[in-house]
Amino acid sequence: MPYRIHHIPVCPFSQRVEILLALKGLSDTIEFSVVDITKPRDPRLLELSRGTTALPVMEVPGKTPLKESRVILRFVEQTFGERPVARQDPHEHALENLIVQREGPLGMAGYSYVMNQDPDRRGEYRDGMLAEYRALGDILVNYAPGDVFFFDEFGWVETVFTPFFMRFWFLEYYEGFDLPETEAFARVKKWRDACLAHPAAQQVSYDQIVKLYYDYAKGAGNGALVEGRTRSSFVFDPHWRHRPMPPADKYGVSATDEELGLI
Ligand SMILES: N[C@@H](CCC(=O)N[C@@H](CS)C(=O)NCC(=O)O)C(=O)O
Repeated sequence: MPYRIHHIPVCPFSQRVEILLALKGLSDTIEFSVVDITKPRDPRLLELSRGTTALPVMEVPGKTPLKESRVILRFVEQTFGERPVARQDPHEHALENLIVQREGPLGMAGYSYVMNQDPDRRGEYRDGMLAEYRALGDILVNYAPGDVFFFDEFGWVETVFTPFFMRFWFLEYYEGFDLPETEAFARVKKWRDACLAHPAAQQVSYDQIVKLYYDYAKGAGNGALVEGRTRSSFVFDPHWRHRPMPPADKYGVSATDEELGLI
């Protein structure tokens, strides 16, 4: 049995592992098996994850399967390749952890913002998002040895955060959110922009994120159906490339399956 990761292709947590493998030059080492989030989960997968539905899940030859992206990331880092991506010096790795431990709150702020359906609360969610970016910026200014990335090149920290920065294109499109062009956000913006542009992190595109996450913008996460629709924006067929860009006005408009190019 090979090493195999079961994943949802557009999932940010799986993209972390794909980025890590790209950085190590090992993109063919692990088999990726694609799961359709819009269909009931295969019972065999639930067995692998001991009953939880979140992916990725990694099969490890002869050993207990693993779940949770950061756990898998660490395992892949220690198991494969000559070139470590995380810092080997304990103090330098502690600095990496200082910023990595903010990934959960950042993800939460971004996903609750895009899923919000109450126009009166937009300011509150925007403030929450800015607070998270400000906290990242403060850590970068006070602790990062690098001028652009955390250290001198795209590494462990960037592997963890870049998939979220890419998902947050949905905030740009559906909420008109971007980082202010002010001194307070200059360091974190420089970092984020360099992460988005890095060649090892090009597994997804802007249009793909905007089209697939339409249902999140309408308050329905994880492949759930929006009221009045019969198909999720996460379906594989029709391919996202052949669908139009959805309406950006998430509060005023609810696009139909036809308008989204889903049937
Ligand atoms: N903490 C988990 C989160 C994984 C997660 O939320 N995955 C999403 C896809 S992006 C998922 O599988 N959703 C479907 C579900 O939970 O049933 C990790 O880091 O791996």
